[in-house]
Amino acid sequence: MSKTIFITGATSGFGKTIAEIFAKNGNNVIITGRRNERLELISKKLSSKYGVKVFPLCFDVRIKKEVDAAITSLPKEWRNIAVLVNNAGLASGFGKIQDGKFDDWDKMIDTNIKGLLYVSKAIFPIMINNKKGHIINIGSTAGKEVYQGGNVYCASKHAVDAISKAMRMDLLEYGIKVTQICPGAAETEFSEVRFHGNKEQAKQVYKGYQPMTAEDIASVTYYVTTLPENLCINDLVVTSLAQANSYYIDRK
Ligand code: NDP
Ligand code: 8X3
Repeated sequence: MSKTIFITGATSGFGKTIAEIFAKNGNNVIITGRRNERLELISKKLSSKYGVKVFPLCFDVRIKKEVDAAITSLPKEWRNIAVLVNNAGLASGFGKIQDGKFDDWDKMIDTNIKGLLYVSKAIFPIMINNKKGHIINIGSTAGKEVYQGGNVYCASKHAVDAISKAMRMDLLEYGIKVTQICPGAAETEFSEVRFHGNKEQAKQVYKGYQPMTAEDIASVTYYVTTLPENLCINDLVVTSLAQANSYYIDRK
């Protein structure tokens, strides 16, 4: 049966492929991000390719007013959100904490923690009212173990880990499932954003091994929504075969 799926950060990487896999399986998708041109293109592609409805919503998850305005602007037929994928996020900068830049810290904390909370808070009432729903938070291996140079990014993803646990407890009485998916390294625009647009530095992250792809994470994300009503995958750490944890990657 067709459901309405709300995906943040759907203009690139995981979010874009997550939107595609849900559309491919006959679901209507609300795709969000700050880059409106991309949203329009993706929207056209998914609706024509898969014959589903797509609603593009352009907003910055860091700005509470924008989040609220965007979500309250949803037409009635789009408000019955069954699955929320909190995926929008980023790393900004890499290096020792004493050399960190406030601007990078603010971006990560405001997007990965506060943005996730703003979007979730706007959608909770819908799921609570329905006594049903599934929230999928994209965490990271960086939310399980801190690695050198990762400091504030790791802290922001540890916060996602804690928020996911808290949501699961607090929303339990309403029958809302909460799944955290914690990917390891996957080649998307993530490293280019982390290194402030330096493509060469970004490429080095994936050198000497086969990282995951965005499609890998999309298929896992879709899978967790296909289980029987009574089952919930609470927490999932997913890496490529070459990666053991946050710090150890077998580079040939
Ligand atoms: P990408 O850079 O490819 O995609 C990030 C997405 O987040 C984009 O669609 C971007 O859209 C959106 N986004 C970023 N900031 C904002 C904002 N302020 N408001 C709204 N949307 C925003 O990276 P990934 O797909 O790799 O990352 C997706 C998630 O996965 C992130 O939470 C990341 O931390 C996490 N992750 C990534 C891993 C990896 O190795 N790639 C591993 C583990 C976790 P736009 O710029 O249009 O706003
Ligand atoms: C993204 C993966 O290893 O850069 O969360 O932290 S990593």
